[in-house]
Amino acid sequence: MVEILDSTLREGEQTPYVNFLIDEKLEIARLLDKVGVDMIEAGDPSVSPNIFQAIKKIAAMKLKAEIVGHSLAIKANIDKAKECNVDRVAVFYATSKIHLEAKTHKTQDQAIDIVVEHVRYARSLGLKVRYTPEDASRTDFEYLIKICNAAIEAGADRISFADTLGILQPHEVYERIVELRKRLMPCKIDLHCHDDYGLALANAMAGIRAGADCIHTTVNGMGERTGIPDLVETVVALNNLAGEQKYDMRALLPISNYMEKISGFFLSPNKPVSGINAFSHKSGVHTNGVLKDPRTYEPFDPAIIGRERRIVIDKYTGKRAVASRLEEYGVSVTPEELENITDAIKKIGDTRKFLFDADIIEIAENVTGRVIDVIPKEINAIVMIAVESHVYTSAVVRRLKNLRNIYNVYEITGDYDISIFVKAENTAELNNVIEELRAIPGIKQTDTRIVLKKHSDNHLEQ
Ligand code: HCA
Ligand code: CU
Repeated sequence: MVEILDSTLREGEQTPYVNFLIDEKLEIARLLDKVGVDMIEAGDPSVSPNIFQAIKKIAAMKLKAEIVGHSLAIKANIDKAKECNVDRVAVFYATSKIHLEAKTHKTQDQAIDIVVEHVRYARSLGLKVRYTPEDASRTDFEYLIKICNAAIEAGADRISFADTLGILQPHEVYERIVELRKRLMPCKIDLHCHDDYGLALANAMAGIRAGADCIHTTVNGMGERTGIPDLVETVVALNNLAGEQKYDMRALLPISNYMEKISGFFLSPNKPVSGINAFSHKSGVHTNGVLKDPRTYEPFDPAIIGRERRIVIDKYTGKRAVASRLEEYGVSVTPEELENITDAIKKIGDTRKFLFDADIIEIAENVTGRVIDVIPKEINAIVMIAVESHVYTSAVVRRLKNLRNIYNVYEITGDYDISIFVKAENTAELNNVIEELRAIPGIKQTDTRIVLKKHSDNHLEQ
């Protein structure tokens, strides 16, 4: 059975410019437990007093997941993990030549002694122990086997194979895990794969296939530099591709959304599974296929994670998609009208950045000569934002630009500092957007105006 260790609270908090408050950490732990992750790496208690407090509180929550504290091979640090009442301590000590020479100034033999001493020490405190050879992927392989077996003999029951710089390819991870499985004494093997070449999840999946036990993830793929595999993608890939069905797929988006809100670390639209575009279809060929049978262009049903497909209407759109959108409005048109509406959409779509439902209805009205009395499904709003005086407007703008639902961001003069254009499917979604805005540090006040009708914008948004 495959396991997941989520390290959002440790590796994830190592994301540049990300910092969680204690209460936020408790909420993250609670949401992770809902997903059903096997282990929660709650942090390194020696890094700061708040991290210490948070780990202690999380350990007291009595979650289903095992709670892991991260630690350097230093006795006082391991003591701190013990004080937090974690179930397990993960002791890391680098093993590659580069790290031994540049960082620790130890010989290979000295490093083995240090690891053995600290694993034994942690065991003597009654803690379960994982040993992580940091930079394992660049470590001389024979030496890696030797130091890991020494750690296992000293009491570690888990080894984390850390591709600290994300330099491996899937076939290499596969080969090394096969070899480690053969030559390591009995232990569980974790895969800690960094994403520097965008291969982290592929590497982790290859490692699992080769016999490793556990994948390290973070929510939204956060972490040092380019992070590690995203929890959401990992759970869905394990569920759909590798037959591991023990996690709650419906609990994934709530934690991903919560993370965006508290971290200011936003998903790109094309992010697999959780990105806004993951189930949107655009070209005529694709939308036609999907409307006939979603399996034509959807690798899986978005409903399994609580999402819906979207058909994008613009110049790429074909008749079928237009007809389906008009049907949603309760509007029926003749085949000839449909043809003309689609043509008009293509023409206008050529000159516009986006088309709104109100535009499509207007086109349909013009073509058919009938008044179409429907309330557009989509709500557009202009939100004015005032920024706290001590905060750089540009810092807030940077965050806003990545937020889903937000399309145009202007820095402006006057009582407000920023104006944005928001598209939402309904008032509930618009409310969520406003709530998200208010949660952004530095935003003092917002003022929202719903757009009633959008007029031609031939000299704007070119
Ligand atoms: C780091 C350490 C680590 C440890 C991984 C692990 C890595 O560089 O901060 O303990 O499994 O990537 O090697 O995150
Ligand atoms: Cu790491």
